[in-house]
Amino acid sequence: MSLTRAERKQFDEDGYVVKRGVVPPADLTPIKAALAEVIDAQVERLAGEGTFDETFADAPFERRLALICERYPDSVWDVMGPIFSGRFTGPEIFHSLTHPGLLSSVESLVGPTIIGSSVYRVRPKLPSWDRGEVPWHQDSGYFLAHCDDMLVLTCWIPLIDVDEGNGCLFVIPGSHRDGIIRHYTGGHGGYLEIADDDLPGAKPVPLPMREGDVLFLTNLTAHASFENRTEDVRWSLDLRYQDDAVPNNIGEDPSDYTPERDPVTMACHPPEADFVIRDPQRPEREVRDASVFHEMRERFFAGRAYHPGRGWTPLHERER
Ligand SMILES: O=C(O)CCC(=O)C(=O)O
Repeated sequence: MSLTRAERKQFDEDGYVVKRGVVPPADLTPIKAALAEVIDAQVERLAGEGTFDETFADAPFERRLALICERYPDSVWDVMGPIFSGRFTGPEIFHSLTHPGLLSSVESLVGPTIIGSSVYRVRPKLPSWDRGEVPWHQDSGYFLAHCDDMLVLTCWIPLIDVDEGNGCLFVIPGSHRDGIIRHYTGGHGGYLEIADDDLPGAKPVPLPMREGDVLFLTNLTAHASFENRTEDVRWSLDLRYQDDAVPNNIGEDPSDYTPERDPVTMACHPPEADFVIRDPQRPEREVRDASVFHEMRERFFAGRAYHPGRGWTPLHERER
């Protein structure tokens, strides 16, 4: 599953490449089952408390969350809390992050030492849901500025087939070439957003993909996703990797991340735990056990490491 020379060339020139069939759909079954279980547990709890009188227990994975959230819109965060924003730390996400075929591709771009970046996400994009639409941004908009010139590789993996109808990703080819673009806080859905006027001129490209294909993106490639106009949830994973020279928080204590600390000494994204996946020179650093991964992630969440942010202006204060 290494990238071919042509795939690497496209990644370098355009800032992205889609590789087909990197993760066989059967290898994604465990994470889908685990996510279904988390949702089931939340729904059962809310039904037990009397909040829900309908649980849609027979609906398939792709549909159930959409039915629940349509019926109980005030409980969306109650149901999804344990899986949103890197909060899902179960063995299945660890096995996805360390999938051998995926890592072969990652190695082609990152090199033999592979650090799992703290920022991985499970994304259930609900039908016609404001927060599911992610406006134009570069991932570096979320990272500290001293990481702008380094590669933090995003691997975006759909858990169901995606197209423009259910909210596939769009990218702007070549947008990674001119560094960081101005972002605003408080954009669509509460995300960071690049204003339309600031976007590079190249035409955005939609990327329809099959389950288990992988989109590789640089942290400076502008990308977005729009409304899911179907009845099913567009589930996806975005996983990130970097080499050991890119700042990380491995071996650090979250309590050492304070407002007094100089941001240039911090990990690219301080508040969540980075971890060593492969280190041929020091294999004893590698995290091989899902329970160790889980413990590291939870320790960082509990420690509430400080993130100084980048000082982006709020969108409503934008000068036109
Ligand atoms: O999954 C989406 O719709 C957006 C993903 C994204 O913006 C990202 O992976 O950085």
